[in-house]
Amino acid sequence: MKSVNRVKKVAAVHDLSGMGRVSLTVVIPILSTMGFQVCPLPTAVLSNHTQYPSFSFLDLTDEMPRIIAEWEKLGVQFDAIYTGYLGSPRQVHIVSDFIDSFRQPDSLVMIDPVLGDNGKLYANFKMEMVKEMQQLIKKADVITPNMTELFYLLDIPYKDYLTDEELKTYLRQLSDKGPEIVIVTSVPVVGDINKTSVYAYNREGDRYWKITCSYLPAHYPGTGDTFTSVVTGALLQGDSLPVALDRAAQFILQGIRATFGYEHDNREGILLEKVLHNLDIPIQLNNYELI
Ligand code: PXL
Repeated sequence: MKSVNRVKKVAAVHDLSGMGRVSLTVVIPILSTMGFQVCPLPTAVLSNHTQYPSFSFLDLTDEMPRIIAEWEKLGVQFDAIYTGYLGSPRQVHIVSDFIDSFRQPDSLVMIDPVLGDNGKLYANFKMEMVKEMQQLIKKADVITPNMTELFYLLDIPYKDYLTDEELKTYLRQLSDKGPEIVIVTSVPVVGDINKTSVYAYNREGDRYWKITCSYLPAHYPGTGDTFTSVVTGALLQGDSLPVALDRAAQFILQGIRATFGYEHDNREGILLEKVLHNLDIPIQLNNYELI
């Protein structure tokens, strides 16, 4: 019989941070809850994420080729390759070769180009990482930059607000580099500080989508990882792009609402454990618009 994965396998190329609910500690529970087997290819091990004032950092760049070589011996096949926070610019080449060797005609290559937030690069990222990420996204089927990453990927100066037309142009420019689907998260809504939007472009069908949802005035690290993990799971389950975006936006909002009422150290991220079970419930309301 043809070799198929009875449960779809996702290779997850992210760091493991002990504290702060980012990367693998978010990706694994979300995709497991959505019915997928997560196979981690860890990029680094940290005590906590890099938005805390200090952190320990074990770079796994040298270990990654050894892990990949063993996976090659096992003949493992992945239904999706999902990359996020990379530990060094050199890793980008390793990940790029990994995608070339393991991608299959119908696999999903999801690249979250983790670089920064709020207009700035994350601690210990330099322009070299930006340059490498600009190359890596060419290999993706789907990318999910936030607003900060959008500007870095396009090499243009950061602006707080963009018109729909500007955003559509930028989405299209990123898609022209390779990815069929480009999703930009955390886009502020002009004139309404209580709302935030996600914009997306799908080259197949040449359509642009927008989802706007309420915004609570708090920053939680890891919400980008949460968002992209839910979109990945939803697309693998067969959802359309706008439904996948809606599910991810609603899940984030549920997570933030579950957290916001507590006196809570925001650096620990959203209280994911309180809302994970919602991933089993079909969405009740669609919010998406075609623009
Ligand atoms: O969520 C992005 C992320 C992932 N991994 C590490 C981080 C961050 C953001 O700060 O520091 C280690």
